[in-house]
Amino acid sequence: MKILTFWTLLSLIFCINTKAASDLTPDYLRCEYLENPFIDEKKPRLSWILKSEVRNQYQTAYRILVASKVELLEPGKADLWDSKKTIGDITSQVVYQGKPLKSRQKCYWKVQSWDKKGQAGKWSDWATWEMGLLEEDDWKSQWIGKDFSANTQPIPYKNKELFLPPSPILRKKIALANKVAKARLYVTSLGLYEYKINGKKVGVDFLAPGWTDYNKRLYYNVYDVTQQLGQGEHVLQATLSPGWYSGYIGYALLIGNPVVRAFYENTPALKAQLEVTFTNGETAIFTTNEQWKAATGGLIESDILHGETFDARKVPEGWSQANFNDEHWDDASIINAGKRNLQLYPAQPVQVTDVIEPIEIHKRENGDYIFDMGQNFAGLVKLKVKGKAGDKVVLKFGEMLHPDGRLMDENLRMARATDTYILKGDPEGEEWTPAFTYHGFQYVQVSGFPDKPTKGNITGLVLGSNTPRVGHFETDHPMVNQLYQNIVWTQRANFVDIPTDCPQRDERMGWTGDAQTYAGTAAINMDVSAFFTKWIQDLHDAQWEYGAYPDYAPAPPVRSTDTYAPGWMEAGIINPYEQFKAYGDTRIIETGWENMEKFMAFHYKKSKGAYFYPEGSFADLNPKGGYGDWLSIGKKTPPDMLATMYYGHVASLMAEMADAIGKPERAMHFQNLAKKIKTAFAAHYLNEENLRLKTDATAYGDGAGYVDGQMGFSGNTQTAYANAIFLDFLDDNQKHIAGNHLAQLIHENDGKLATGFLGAKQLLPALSATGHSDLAYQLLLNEEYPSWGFEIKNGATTIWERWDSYVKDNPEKMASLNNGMNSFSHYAFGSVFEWMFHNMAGIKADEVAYKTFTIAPEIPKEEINYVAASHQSIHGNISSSWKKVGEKLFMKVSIPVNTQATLFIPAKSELDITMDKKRLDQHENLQRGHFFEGKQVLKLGSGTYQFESIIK
Ligand code: RAM
Repeated sequence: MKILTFWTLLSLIFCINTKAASDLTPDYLRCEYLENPFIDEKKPRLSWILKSEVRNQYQTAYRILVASKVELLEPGKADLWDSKKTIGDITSQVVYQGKPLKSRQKCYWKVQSWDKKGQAGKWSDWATWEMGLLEEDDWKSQWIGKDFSANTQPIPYKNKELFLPPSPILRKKIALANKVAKARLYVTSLGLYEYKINGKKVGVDFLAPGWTDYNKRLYYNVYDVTQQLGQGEHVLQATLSPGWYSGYIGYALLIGNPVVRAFYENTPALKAQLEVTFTNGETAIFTTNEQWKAATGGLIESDILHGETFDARKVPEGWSQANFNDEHWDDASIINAGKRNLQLYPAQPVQVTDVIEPIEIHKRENGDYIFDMGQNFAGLVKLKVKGKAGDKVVLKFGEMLHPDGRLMDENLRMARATDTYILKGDPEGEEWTPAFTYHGFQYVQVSGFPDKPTKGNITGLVLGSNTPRVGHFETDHPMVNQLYQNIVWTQRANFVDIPTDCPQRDERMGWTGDAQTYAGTAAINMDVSAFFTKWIQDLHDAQWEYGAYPDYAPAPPVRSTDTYAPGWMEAGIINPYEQFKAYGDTRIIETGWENMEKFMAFHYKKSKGAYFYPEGSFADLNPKGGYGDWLSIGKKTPPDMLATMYYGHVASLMAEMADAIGKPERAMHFQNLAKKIKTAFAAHYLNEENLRLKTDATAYGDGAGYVDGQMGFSGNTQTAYANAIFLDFLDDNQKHIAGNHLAQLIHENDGKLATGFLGAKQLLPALSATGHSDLAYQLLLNEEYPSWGFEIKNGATTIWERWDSYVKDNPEKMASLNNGMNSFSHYAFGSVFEWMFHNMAGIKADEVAYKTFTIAPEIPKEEINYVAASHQSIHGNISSSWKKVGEKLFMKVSIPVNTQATLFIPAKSELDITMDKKRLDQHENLQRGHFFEGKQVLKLGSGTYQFESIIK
């Protein structure tokens, strides 16, 4: 009896021990930054986030199991990989090191972590990834399509012509002899596709397979279509649209470029294979081949920029049904599309991420109706309408109304942005959503609606790359809150497969300057890890032979003079660096390393080995000097001075990245290079006596050929100082003085900013860094032109391209604006959010991926008494909030498991601070730093903490 009790006890203890002794649990398992994805990366990287209620918790070891079947996902059984207990605190960028992965292989995985005391936590739930087609001969399908453009007549449009051929529809009946256990569709197209099975769209993606340099790589998508297929007959269907491959791109038509459309090839084509595994183990594959049939259907015009025309009367009745007779259809053509480098789409696809209902309808005198969606966004509308066959409803999209209520379309330039639906006359009513276009808009002008429309007739569908939202920011200041909303909306409107400059006009290209300046903000708001992995490849693919990165990527030749420009071309270094910083991604550095080295060699050659660019160095570009501080106000900062700073800046980033991928010699080289550039910069552009930045403005003559050259050039500008401070071109003492010069310039400018694309992001941080936080806040809160607040006062729901894009109730001013270049949804100036997050909320990464970070909010004296921000980092959720009530400051922070934060708590004295209601000295084991300049430094591990202090 006694013995038994002893054994029971022992087994109980044993049992507890083998069960989780720690509450540390891995969660949010991802592979290549995606949840349960299809991938084609043979050495995928895994990540997880750790959960624990224990403070100061961290991981000391982990074990990953990967198995080919979920039943095998146990220690001792996992057949693909057992990492065994591996000592270390990493939870992301963990490279799979198991058996080689094969095409179509599905992998199940889970992970367990050991905590700071060495105790094991629970196994995570399992997750999966599945391999795509890894070998060239996995592809059994052919390229098919049909060119129906022969009878297409050009359409006159704004003194030019549009050529919009009808879309082919493709069809093939199949029969499945057995029950289906598993079915996958591998599909891609040159141009855009929509694939359907029995009339039902496969997946929920739009604009697939996205935009790349199609001659270098083309992405395919994989869909699990098991649920869409049973035993019996089915119809496989597809519609093709020109898209970026053979449709219109950018302003080529506007500027009279010799090529205006079909930059890659003229005829869209589809390549797809449906692979089915039956429950009896047999398999079948249904490829695109010469047995497919082709016809035209309802889609008689379709283009990304110009919109769609759909004639519902032309849809072949019953073509989605198996018994439809397609004998009279043409045979699909086999398209010779050459050899394509096919890869699996590496990011979140473009999808509908939100639905918006109109807020108002205005009737126009001519009988049109204008729907106000209440928000400027990118996407489509779903139309609901009932009427006679042949009734034609025309939807025209715009971002703004003229003061007299007319839809403003001048700023769309040559983008027709019009969708037309011709009814078939269904007495039950009809519904239509375009498939292959999108618009940037807040207003929809509806003409030809059969009767009086109601709000229910139009629903807004927000489209964009479905990057997860990871940021949150709010204050007690309505304008600042609106500003943050505008920033997020503008990001959503422009992260559409690539980071575009704008979603509305005939442009929508991946401008590199915009993308490099905004990358930091983008990564705080959304998880852009996969999104930028894709675009950075586009960027490398678009690199010029001679090493410069282009003005935009992908880079079809829409204007021969669009080559490269200082501050734009550096995206090739800055964007990979921002990925490294946000996610600790070193693979992106390794993959692009040669390209980046080539770019640095270009800089070296272009600067003639002089380590700086004297005035006029880029006079060979068109516009001369490149774009400079694009859309700044007043005297221009010399583009060559900016070019020098960007050269030095990317040299520093290269040094850091070289270190990160184990290239110490290159790190040393780039460090030295950066130093030399800084020295040469100071020798040429800095007046060593008064520490004013200077230039020889005479070198620019009358400025002709330069962007806004007639304004004259000066080294003594806000943008010059903001960059010199922000990019670390000055030592501490010099920075301090430069900060005063900057503050003085702002005072002289009536307390207003004057910066453009290369200065707006740097301005507020440069002020904060040099003791002018009050001025930074003043610029943020300013509501007079030019400022962020001015846009909001004038009704903005997104960020504008220019500081004065629209002036409410001021028709004269509006008439004087350059409507040809006026986007109301341009994210570049939204880069001010970096300062809001880093300085107002005070969250700044110290090490990459926020492994360690600082929380040091800058509390303004007035106007704002509350700020709360959070960011779901790759390590977990970071948050910082503060509230001022009278003399008291309340702060709350959360620090993810496995990370550490350094906090700076503002207080009159260290004795005035409590943490979780206890004075600091009453806490055991608290890592207290010094109390300095009104701030107490604390080092904290994971957990949520509350502070109170007296600050006045
Ligand atoms: C404009 C684009 C973009 C900018 C370039 C220089 O046309 O909208 O934002 O980077 O020009």
